[in-house]
Amino acid sequence: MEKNLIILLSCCLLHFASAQLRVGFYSSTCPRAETIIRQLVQKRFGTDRSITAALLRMHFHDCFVRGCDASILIDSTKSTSSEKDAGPNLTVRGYELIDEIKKALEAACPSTVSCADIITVATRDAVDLAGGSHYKVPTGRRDGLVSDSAEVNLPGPSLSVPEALPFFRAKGLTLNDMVTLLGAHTVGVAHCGFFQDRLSNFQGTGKPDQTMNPALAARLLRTCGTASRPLNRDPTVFLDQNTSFTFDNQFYNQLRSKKGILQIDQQLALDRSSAPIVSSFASNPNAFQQNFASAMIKMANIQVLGGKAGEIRKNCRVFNPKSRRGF
Ligand code: HEM
Ligand SMILES: *[C@@H]1O[C@H](CO)[C@@H](O)[C@H](O)[C@H]1NC(C)=O
Ligand SMILES: CC(=O)N[C@H]1CO[C@H](CO)[C@@H](O)[C@@H]1O
Repeated sequence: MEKNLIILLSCCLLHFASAQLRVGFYSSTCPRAETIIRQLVQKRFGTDRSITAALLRMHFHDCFVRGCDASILIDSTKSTSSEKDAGPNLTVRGYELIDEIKKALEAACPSTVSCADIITVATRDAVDLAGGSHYKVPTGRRDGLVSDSAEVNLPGPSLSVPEALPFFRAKGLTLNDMVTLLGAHTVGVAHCGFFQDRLSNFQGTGKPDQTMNPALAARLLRTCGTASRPLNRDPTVFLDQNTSFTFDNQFYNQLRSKKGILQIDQQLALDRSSAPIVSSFASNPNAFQQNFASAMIKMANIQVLGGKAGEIRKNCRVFNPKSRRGF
């Protein structure tokens, strides 16, 4: 009886939380919110097309740690270490664009638009600007009150498909969602340190990873150096070696030609479970764009705070003063 009640409650509370989100949440409280976000993303994109990749990665890291609650934006203090300071976040970029958008929104409608929604809407716009599809994204997320580097547990680049999948399943996402969302690697870069092991003496074989095109491996080795003798500064290479700044399905074509940079990316084309999805996206650009829009909406719904939970931060980098955080 009691157990049933708990199941009933948790079902409906969860449902309630996500039911708070709706397309056009700010249409009466801050009608220009989405326009203001779009204009600032567009301005930045005009001088820096890499902003699409920066926002996509920020959004993913935010949503996979404690849900899409802008916990990734919190700066560490002398006594606390926030999500930003966890190893995998090392190279997340774009924080200053979020600050700029927040400043403009606070001027237009103070304490109304959450930082979590800014990340979500800005990412949607940046994908569209880079050639992806435009989709309507529900808003109404609230900002979280906790950000702890110890909670960051993101999948690493050297995983197999069956090893990576549980990270997605734990967030309510499917294999299809995972293969689709990794399509975000159609834009952006990776530092050599994340794939250097593939370039020479892969897993002690004395050879490069045989699943990588040999000409590509040789070229990357010149850029990166070997794992035992890496080049000084950790250089970056494009994750999609063909159309590096365009949000298209070329990433999947690259995987089919053994030109994936990260091991997990290449594995998508090789594992029996994911290979058919890669093939279908490689041959059908519209299928990829449509699946990507739905998978992004799903990712943007992970463990969101609605109603009166959390807060609307005034500065995305710090919790509002005086809010109580359970200690
Ligand atoms: C198994 C899951 C994933 C793994 C292991 C993974 C791993 C990585 C790694 C190692 C990098 C390179 C970071 C650097 O050197 O700075 C990277 C970059 C990137 N990731 Fe992922 N990723 C995953 C899923 C995702 C998802 C779901 C998204 C978004 C929907 C995403 C978006 C990006 C983007 C856009 C970049 C380029 C960032 C830039 O250019 O600044 N990744 N990823
Ligand atoms: C690169 O992308 C273009 C544009 O989508 C495509 O037509 C071409 O076949 C691709 N080239 C390679 C080598 O994959
Ligand atoms: C941008 C940022 O805050 N990077 C941090 C990520 O984590 C590393 C390692 O813990 C820190 O040294 C960086 O400052």
